[in-house]
Amino acid sequence: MAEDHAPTSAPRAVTRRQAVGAFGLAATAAAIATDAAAQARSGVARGEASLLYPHESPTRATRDLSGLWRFQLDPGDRGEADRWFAEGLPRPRQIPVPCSWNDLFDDARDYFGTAWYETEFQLDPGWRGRRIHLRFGSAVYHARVWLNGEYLGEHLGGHLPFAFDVTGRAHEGGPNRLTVSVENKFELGRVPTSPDPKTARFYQGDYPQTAYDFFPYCGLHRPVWLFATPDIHVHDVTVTTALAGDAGLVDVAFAVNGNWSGPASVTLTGGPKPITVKVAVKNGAAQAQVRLPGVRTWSPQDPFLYRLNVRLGGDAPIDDYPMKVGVRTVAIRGSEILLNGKPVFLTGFGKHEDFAIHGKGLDLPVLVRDFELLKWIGANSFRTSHYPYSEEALMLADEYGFLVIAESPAVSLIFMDPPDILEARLRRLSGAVSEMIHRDKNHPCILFWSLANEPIPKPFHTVNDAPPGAVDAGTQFFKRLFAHARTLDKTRPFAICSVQNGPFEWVSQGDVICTNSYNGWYAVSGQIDEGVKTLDKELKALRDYCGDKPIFVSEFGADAVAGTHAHPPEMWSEDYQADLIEAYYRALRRHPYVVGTHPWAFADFKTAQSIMRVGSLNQKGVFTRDRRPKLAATRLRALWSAGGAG
Ligand code: BDP
Repeated sequence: MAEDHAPTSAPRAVTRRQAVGAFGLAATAAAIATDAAAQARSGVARGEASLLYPHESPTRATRDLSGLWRFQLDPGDRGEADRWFAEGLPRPRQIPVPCSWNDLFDDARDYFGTAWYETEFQLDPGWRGRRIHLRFGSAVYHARVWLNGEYLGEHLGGHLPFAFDVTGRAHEGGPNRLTVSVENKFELGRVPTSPDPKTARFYQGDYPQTAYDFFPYCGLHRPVWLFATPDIHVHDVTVTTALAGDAGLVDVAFAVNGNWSGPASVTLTGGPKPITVKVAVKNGAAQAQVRLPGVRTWSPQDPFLYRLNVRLGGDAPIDDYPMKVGVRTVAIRGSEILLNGKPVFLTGFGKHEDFAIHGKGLDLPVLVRDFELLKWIGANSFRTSHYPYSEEALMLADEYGFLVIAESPAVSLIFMDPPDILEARLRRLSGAVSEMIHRDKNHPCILFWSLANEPIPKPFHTVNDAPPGAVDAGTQFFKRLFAHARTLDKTRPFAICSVQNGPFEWVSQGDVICTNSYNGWYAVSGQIDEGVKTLDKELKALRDYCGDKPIFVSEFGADAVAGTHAHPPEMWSEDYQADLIEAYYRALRRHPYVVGTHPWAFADFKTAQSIMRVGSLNQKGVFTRDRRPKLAATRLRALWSAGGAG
């Protein structure tokens, strides 16, 4: 094994390199001390663990550690001092991984403190001499990991993967004990944000009291993988595509761990015959362009995927990393979004990763069913509201041909908190945006990025006034966030989703103007026609301020308790929901600069207990939580099949 690839005893890679101190700012508040310390400890050297999705190939093997693990709550935070990672969990019960813990155990439903997971695995003897990686798809919110009692590192923020190189630490010929602590405490400097209980004065309390409207499910939400690669292996791949006449141009930049130099090739398969381009890797980096004459472009109508293999070495590959590639372009022209040079109109929904009992744990049957229902209803797109969805969801969207608005975890950012807290959030969010774009950059399905949903000067349902300067603080925050994000992806637009337009200074910074508009529900309640008139005024104001940019109406809708009917329609009935959605849709279609409309939401989902939420569910779903269609579903299907997707 080459010296520069030898495992070290230092804590291993956790987040992407930009995740730590992206803005070089010091965190001072006591409230954020824990996260700041964790970030410092989790510093990542470039070239440590690869975060590429673990696809198998002749040179790569995977082992999914999903299944029943041991689990124990640790309300007193004793586990670390009592060395549970070395001694084993004292009183464990069984838990499935992946899954949220909240809906499984009566004493854990509203538990957001530390909990411990433990499992054992044997190493495949066939993996001897290979590099072994341990990869977590997502842990919400803060995970710390030990292998055989040895601390590996930690990760902050859910919804995104983290990995460790465990070569030499996972042993052959005996059980390896893997221990993980996970907590989802509501801390001020985190993203998503919690309201500050010392300053936010609520006139209506929710339980648990978050700033956002979904249940804060926690745990190991996505698969945990072991995988083996050759010692020298493909570490990262970035694919960008362009069109030149009828040809596709596929640019493939890739990195190899360490400073390896040597021959390599990229092969694209799927056209009339495979096309291979040979390339020399120098000091761990290489770039190649493949030209595909008569290219078959990727689109919702024809989501065609080529197969890409990045191979290191000459005739007998040292490593072979396989992935799928869609060739397509995204551009903005005036108030249009162009896919492959043609304007698109987005039909679809904001969704949630949410299902009974699983909570936010990856649920492949639900995912496939959702995508079937999206096709049935005539949707061509969805938004990953309000956090990055699983990699499996995006791979499936590539296959089904859904256009995706990929959203960061910044839901309901609050700007009434002190500057040091805002700085801590900016640092945290910049890290999450770096990780998200790094993970998802190669998916043809991603049309644009949403950097935040409904940032607000002060939390909803509070009697506080937004402090002077809150809007300005947000304006500066978003300037820095957009600038950071735009260095990470130069091929896609960026946006934030505002609530009822505001503040203009924030939403106008996007390349696409996204607005969530609740006239007929929270505003102008009970009056659909009046609500639509208000909508028209809002759109005009947005146009006047933001100029000739595309406008995407990212949310509108009404709660409907399935089975409740009223004539004339009234709020909470299926009839009112269907009429409101139809009226909004028809009104929005009159404006050529509106590039899409997403009723909120695809399906009912669990949220906090509240006087606003019957059954602790947000019932704005067009489908129920168990995916039965409400009246609005058949109404939308008729509207969208009549040419809505344009
Ligand atoms: C919007 C939020 C979304 C909520 C929705 C609602 O973006 O997360 O669930 O309103 O209140 O403000 O139904």
